[in-house]
Amino acid sequence: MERTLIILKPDAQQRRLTGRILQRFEDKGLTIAGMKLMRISRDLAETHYAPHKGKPFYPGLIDYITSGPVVVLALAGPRCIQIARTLMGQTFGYEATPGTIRGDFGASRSYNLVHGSDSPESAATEMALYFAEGELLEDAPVGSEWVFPSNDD
Ligand code: 3AN
Repeated sequence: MERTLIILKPDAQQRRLTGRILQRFEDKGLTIAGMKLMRISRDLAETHYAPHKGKPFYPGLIDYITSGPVVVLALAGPRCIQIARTLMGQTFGYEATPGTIRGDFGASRSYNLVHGSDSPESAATEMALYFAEGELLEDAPVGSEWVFPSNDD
């Protein structure tokens, strides 16, 4: 089963939007395979965002993601990486389409509420940063066939 790493960033927690954002992923049919409330250390943030090192926004990004508690999720489901990115919307809230998480809740360039892996490779790398393999559950919810039919190619 495909999995994606989602982070509900500090602004989601501070604005008390964590539950509403998580609800959108569940409403779409994705399954929670792992979930933890934590504070990301600077070391972990620098590892996670290493591909952005050297970019002008990098120092602010590290400050932001380490500034308060986050909820880290492993979500599972066929095509969940693409599905989660579509639900999130474009990177900057003021450009994101209404109906998406960022389009409905965000207006900022840097405070964009949610992170989602952008490829199977980054999902695997990021998942290993936040979850031990034994922490992720494999259970499929009752009724999954009605969301993800097995003949859906
Ligand atoms: P996304 O989160 O939509 O995949 P990326 O991967 O391009 O966006 O960027 C990673 C994160 O870096 C974004 N979520 C955002 O927080 C931050 N970021 C990207 N570009 C900028 C920018 N120009 N100014 C401020 N922050 C940025």
